[in-house]
Amino acid sequence: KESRAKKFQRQHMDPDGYPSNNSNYCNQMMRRRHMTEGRCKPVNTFIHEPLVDVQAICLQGNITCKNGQPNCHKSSSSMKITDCRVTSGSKYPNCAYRTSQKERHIIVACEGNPYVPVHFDASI
Ligand code: PAX
Repeated sequence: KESRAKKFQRQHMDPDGYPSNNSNYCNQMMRRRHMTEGRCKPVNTFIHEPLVDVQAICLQGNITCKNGQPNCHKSSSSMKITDCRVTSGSKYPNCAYRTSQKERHIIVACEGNPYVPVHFDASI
């Protein structure tokens, strides 16, 4: 079975893939990373930074997650990300997404030993 750490990498890591001007990025990537099977995942963020830099966020100070758990951590620097949000007219199985590039601090939840990212909480 896919571990939570590997699932985070599949759903959120794309270190080499900053979509300079590709408005189809989310349509392609949401499908390629299996987030359009069974339903269209409504919101998903891809992170365009090295995996080691994203894993290092887990070593930064704890903050409270949106669900009240204490295992969230905020990146000290801003990171290149792409937010994918399903369009209002999108109808499963034809999942359609809006692609928006941003530079934001990100908040991830970490778990395990090694203590690594398993959930994307927010960008700010
Ligand atoms: P997830 O299912 O929420 O979490 P995601 O991050 O890709 O997946 P399994 O065994 O898979 O069920 N985990 C936690 N979840 C939440 N909070 C804490 N503290 C926590 N600690 C551990 C993946 C696994 O992490 C476990 C959790 O139990 C899961 O284990 O977000 C909905 C999705 O949208 C993404 C982030 C979420 O997907 P929401 O709104 O419920 O927070 N998403 C959301 C995003 O990618 N970008 C965004 O900007 C937002 C707002």
